[in-house]
Amino acid sequence: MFLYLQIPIIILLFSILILMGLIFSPIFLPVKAGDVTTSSVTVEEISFTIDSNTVNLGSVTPAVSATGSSILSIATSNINGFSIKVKRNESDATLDLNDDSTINIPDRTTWDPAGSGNAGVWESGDRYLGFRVQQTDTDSGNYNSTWWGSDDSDSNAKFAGFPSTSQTIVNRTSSSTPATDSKVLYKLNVPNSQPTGDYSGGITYTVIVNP
Ligand SMILES: [Ca+2]
Repeated sequence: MFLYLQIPIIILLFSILILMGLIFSPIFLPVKAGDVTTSSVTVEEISFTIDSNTVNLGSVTPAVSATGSSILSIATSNINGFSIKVKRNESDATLDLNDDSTINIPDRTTWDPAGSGNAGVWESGDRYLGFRVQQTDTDSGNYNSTWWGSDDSDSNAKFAGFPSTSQTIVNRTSSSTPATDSKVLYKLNVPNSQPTGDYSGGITYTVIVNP
């Protein structure tokens, strides 16, 4: 089963709106006609809600960080849990100047969950759009401290950039009943050279039950 969440992000001149809409795709059952006589298929159910379809990072001043967040609530009786994946909707960058899509806000290094992941601490000079799963307000079973840091302090919290293909950011390995939360933090700090204007973009969350 796949549930898709579409999240357009809009930045108003140094302000960002993240617009989110929920799109549920049809559930497809792995059943084939034929000679099966005694086997059965169990279809695990999953539900996915998000706290808001819009995230507004407000007016942004160069070299001053702005943050926003989303809370993703997922329930499944699947004993192997679920995974949350995310990607940006455009290939070159998450956020474009509305009047000129070739003018981008820089993304942090593209998230790669392999091994320990490649997220990094936000240094004072970093000027990017980045994200992380925040430990606070995230169910302990949904948080990976190797990927996102031992805690939420500035010296330990790790950030990455939205990838252009869906990559896993949460991997829960047990059932989630009732629903458990995962909080995604968005962080933006633009360079002094960033052209003034309204910026927008989108990201997509995908949630699947683990096999
Ligand atoms: Ca662009």
